[in-house]
Amino acid sequence: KHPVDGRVNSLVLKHAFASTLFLCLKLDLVLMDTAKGLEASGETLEEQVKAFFYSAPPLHNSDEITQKLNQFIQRNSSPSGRRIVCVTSGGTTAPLEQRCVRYVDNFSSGHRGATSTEYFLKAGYAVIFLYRKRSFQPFCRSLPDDPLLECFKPTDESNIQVCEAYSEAVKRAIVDHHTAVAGGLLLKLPFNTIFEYLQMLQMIAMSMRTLGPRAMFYLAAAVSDFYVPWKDMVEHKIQSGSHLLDVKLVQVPKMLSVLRKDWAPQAFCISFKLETDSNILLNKAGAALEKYKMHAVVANELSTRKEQVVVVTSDEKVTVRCDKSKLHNDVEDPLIKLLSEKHATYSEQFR
Ligand code: PAZ
Repeated sequence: KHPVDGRVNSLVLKHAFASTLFLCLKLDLVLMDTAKGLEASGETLEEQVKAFFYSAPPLHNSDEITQKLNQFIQRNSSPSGRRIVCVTSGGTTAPLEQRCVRYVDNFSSGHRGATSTEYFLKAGYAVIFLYRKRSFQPFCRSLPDDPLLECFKPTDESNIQVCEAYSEAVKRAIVDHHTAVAGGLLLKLPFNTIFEYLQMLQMIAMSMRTLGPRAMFYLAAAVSDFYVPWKDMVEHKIQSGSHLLDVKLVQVPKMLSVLRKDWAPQAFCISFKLETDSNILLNKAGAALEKYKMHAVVANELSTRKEQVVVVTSDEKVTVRCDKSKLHNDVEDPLIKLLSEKHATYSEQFR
């Protein structure tokens, strides 16, 4: 019996626009019977997780990823014994077709993950940056949207040079990025879909197991809650013609619990909670802390996420704000300092 059978988590997606090349369809999502459906399926989390990975299209480059991970972890394990953090960044997509033209996306520019990566490196961590393709990248935040075309200009037919206005920013970005990557302190792994993201997160977690409490997970990516299992997905582009698009999505198993319990049980785990209604934010963060046994949940509200966050742990709620008196006033600066201290205290217990 396929694990998805019997679930009635049905999302009715209504076309509001005709399709364009990518999913620029405006979709109205109507969620029906979600909780009931999952309970009625009678599956354990373990079965749901198995079903998810069973149905996922295998990564085409998993050997290469494993090799990169092993090298990276070995290099940072001894003799330096560095702490290693896996930073996840950007939103995952849930494809609607196997030869994907359309997908449901999750909001995240990748700014949080990219900025945090820079501060983790400053704090002495080695960073595995698991990021959505074409989202914000570490060290590139001061560059314009289209750096290649805006930062450079031709001098003659065969030569180009950096425009004066960007020369410092370009130099800094290239030097800092090169130092981190060539120095073996930054490993960047891209994903697009929820299938790629979760398979890669599992591979990373399994290879970081040997690090015990020196490992940290900083899960800032916005991860799909619903997906279409691969075997239920149509192969070709869904044709327009009807004004109603009926697609069944099922809930993505709650992998945070699995990460904590099975994949990397000694790692220090931080997840994020995003809400648009500040009245429910802290309760939701508290609930996630308990449910997934996280060491901390960073609560942020959409409109103020770049100015302030609240770090929720079992014994306190600490508001972290950016320091507006500083030139680089990123909220990630004090946030990473705080989390790095908490991680150090946590690791001490294992000595
Ligand atoms: O990527 P970004 O800087 O635009 O936004 C960051 C964020 C809001 C996606 C992140 O801080 C976050 O809350 N991630 C988890 C989202 C969630 O609750 O699924």
